[in-house]
Amino acid sequence: MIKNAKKFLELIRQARTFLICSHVNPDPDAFASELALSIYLESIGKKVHVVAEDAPSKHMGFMPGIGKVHAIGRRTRLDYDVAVIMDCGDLDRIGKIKRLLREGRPIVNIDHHVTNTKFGDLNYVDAKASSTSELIYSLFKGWQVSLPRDIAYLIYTGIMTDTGSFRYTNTSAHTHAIIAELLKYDFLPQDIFKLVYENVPLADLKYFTQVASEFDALHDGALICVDLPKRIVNKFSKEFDLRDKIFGLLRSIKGVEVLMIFTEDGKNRTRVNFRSQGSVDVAQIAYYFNGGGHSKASGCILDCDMKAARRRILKRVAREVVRIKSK
Ligand SMILES: [Mn+2]
Repeated sequence: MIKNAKKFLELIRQARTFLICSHVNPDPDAFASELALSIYLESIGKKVHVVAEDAPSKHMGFMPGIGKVHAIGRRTRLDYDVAVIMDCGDLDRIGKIKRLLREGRPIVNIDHHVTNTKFGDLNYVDAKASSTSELIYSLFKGWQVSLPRDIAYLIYTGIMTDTGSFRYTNTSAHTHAIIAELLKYDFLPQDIFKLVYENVPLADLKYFTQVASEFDALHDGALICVDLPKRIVNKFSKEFDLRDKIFGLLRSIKGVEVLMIFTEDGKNRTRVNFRSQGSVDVAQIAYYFNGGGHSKASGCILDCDMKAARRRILKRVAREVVRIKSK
């Protein structure tokens, strides 16, 4: 068993109440990790507060235990012994939840981002893991906990979504070995896939097909840029993961190296999301702009409008793309 896994178990034994949280705009891996751990903690008699900035969207309603996640209000204050922060590369990723953290209470950091800053008192970080859900599985395995069906279902969901349905390079033999174990439980992968991906409201899909055709292809299509002003984003329902859908479609362009989406996030604030097909390390690019992520999927926020953000980012990214294309 990994050293920190043992230490974490010690911490669990001594503590009574837990604060569990993840990043803003949580994805299925974030929810799955939070819920899997909280179901286990409750089963051994611990008290758990799973908190988020906002209530989970309806789209996540199928995840067992999702009702445990509570949106915090302006005056929320919670007492707890141990905070567990999952799927976050750095502490700022938890957003407003940061306010709930209390001096002198240990933080456990469970994550799989290469850029993780090891902000925890206890860090359980492995950039080779496909997902935080995979790490949770390894923890349970190490602790020799037998998993109930709902935890298996959650971990399957987290791994499936973070690996792009087992397509991305973070999918390893180890990942598949875990999946083989999980499939012994009473659920069907096709049902989960349908709930996550084939559940799009008609209006969203119609508008998406228009938006997706508006992109800029630079360097013969090696570099793809998409602008998402607020007026466009606001037309989609909250459940629709617009950026994910755009990336999913445009990454199939022949010869594409880097995809970038610029999202208007306030008057002088632009969120930039990167995807790389492998040759360019976009974690480094995001990191340069105080962001973070993985080598093939990362993001950052710039304090300027979309136009200026694009100019600044392109300067760095284009250099990389030219370098690769000249090889
Ligand atoms: Mn993740």
